[in-house]
Amino acid sequence: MSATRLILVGGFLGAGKTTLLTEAATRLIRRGKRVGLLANDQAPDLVDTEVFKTSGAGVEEVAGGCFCCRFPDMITAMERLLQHSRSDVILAEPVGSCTDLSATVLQPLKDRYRDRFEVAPFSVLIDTTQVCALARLPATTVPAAPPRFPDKVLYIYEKQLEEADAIVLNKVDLLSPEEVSGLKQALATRFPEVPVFTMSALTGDGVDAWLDFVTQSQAAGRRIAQVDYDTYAAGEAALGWMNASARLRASTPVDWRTFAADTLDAIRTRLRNASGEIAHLKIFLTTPGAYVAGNITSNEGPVSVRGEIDAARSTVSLLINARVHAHPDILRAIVEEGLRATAGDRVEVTITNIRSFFPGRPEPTYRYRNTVQ
Ligand SMILES: Nc1nc2c(ncn2[C@@H]2O[C@H](COP(=O)(O)OP(=O)(O)O)[C@@H](O)[C@H]2O)c(=O)[nH]1
Ligand SMILES: [Mg+2]
Repeated sequence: MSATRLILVGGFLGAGKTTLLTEAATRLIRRGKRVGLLANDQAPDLVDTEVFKTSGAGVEEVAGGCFCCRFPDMITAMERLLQHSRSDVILAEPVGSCTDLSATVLQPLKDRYRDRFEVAPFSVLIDTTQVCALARLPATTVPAAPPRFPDKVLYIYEKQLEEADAIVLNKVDLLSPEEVSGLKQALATRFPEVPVFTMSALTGDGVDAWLDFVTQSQAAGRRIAQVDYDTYAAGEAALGWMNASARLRASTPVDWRTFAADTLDAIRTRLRNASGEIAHLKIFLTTPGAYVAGNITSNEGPVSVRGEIDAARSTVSLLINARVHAHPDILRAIVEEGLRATAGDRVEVTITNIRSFFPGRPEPTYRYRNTVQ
């Protein structure tokens, strides 16, 4: 039996990982591959898992902690993909505030599971519109924005770049070609040995070139970053985390796209007033056969919504995931308030599960000091 290729795509919250992997799964299925998708989070009720399911690929999740701290769970989930979907490619998305994945996931996979999984180059995706504010790059053609998060959070962002086998500049549709080439040049100067790809996961531009690389190249886990776990843990714990699920029942027809956008906006307005900076805020509404998904990746950026649910559908399931520089208790209260304010009298909201917390200190199952050949 030949080994299944594992394509792991890291990168900060909101960089476009779920969008890329969903698109990549669709393209690989078209190329005749059997594809599995693996989502990951600190807690259940994952929007990403539901988005992955829209691709038609097999989907699993590790929802009790990051891949590095739940390595055996990651292996079990991948084995399930092999059994149920007979996947010959697995696309996996680690938590966006995670780093040191080369030492804690790629090296142990190469060392211990070589027979079953063939690891692809580790790609780290970055949002071109955020990179100057987050990566402290030298002045480029893109206007530098002030940092949006404390230094300990930016530390994670830097470590993610340092351990990449390939850096992928995503969302290039939002910049001019000159800005993109300026950024590409700045990254190539800073990381001279690392291939830099440019793409728009949303429009599909550049996705096939990257897919050809990660489905063929053997150069995986070539770099291990020097990570100080005290700073890393402090950076992770600076972001409040909230996952909620609810049932919605409407008494009149509802434009569910507008409902999703208005809910995100109501939460954002309240977060702004409480000085909470959004890393990623996501919503997913579903009824059998239809969905609406919405995202906000900063306090200032656009609300993006896609999908459609017929206004006549009165019973809808809802998930909200929020990763915000704010205290989890405040975050939870704001999310509930924003949702109920949007629902008003016309939509009855029954929250079935809600958790908010600061992520705990990362305690990886394995941590390799040297790269495995
Ligand atoms: N304009 C643009 N938006 C994108 C692109 N890729 C992802 N996005 C948007 O960025 C937001 C976050 O994407 P998501 O895939 O959930 O990010 P993740 O947190 O890294 O998984 C969503 O609103 C996406 O639609 C892209 O190439 N261009
Ligand atoms: Mg995601």
